[in-house]
Amino acid sequence: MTLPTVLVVAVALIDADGRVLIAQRPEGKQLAGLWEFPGGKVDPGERPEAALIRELKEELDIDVNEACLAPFVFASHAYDSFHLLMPLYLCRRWSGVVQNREHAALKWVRPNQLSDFPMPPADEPLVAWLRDLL
Ligand code: 523
Repeated sequence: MTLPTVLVVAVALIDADGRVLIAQRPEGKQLAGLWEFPGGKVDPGERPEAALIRELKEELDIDVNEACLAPFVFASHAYDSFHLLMPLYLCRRWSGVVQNREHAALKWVRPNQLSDFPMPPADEPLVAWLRDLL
């Protein structure tokens, strides 16, 4: 069976103490309760970086300059009805204070604690990459 490919962008926001932000998916959404790297779908015709900047404003109320987004690694995972392709960007600088606008909860965690949180299957393999980097 051929599954449609859906492009989703995500970010590892890293604070001054080297902690990473993870966000718990809310009730009513697919994969509710799991802890993800924040992000969302790229709209048709939208540049991925612009989509991530838009999602970070909507979800976390922060402003990110495109120059501060470093593409890091791609996740690729077949969910039941689509194939998800998801670049994870690294971001260490933003303006504004992170607010929870759409998730069940937000948490800043040390890289070696990331594996304590159940994540969507697409995000899981990214944790080892990130731990090795940070
Ligand atoms: N994932 C995922 N990991 C991850 C994100 C941000 C998203 O596996 N870090 C999956 C979950 C959904 C799909 O990608 O199956 C779309 O993510 P979603 O729902 O956060 O994107 P939105 O908010 O753009 O989607 P709509 O609520 O449908 O508009």
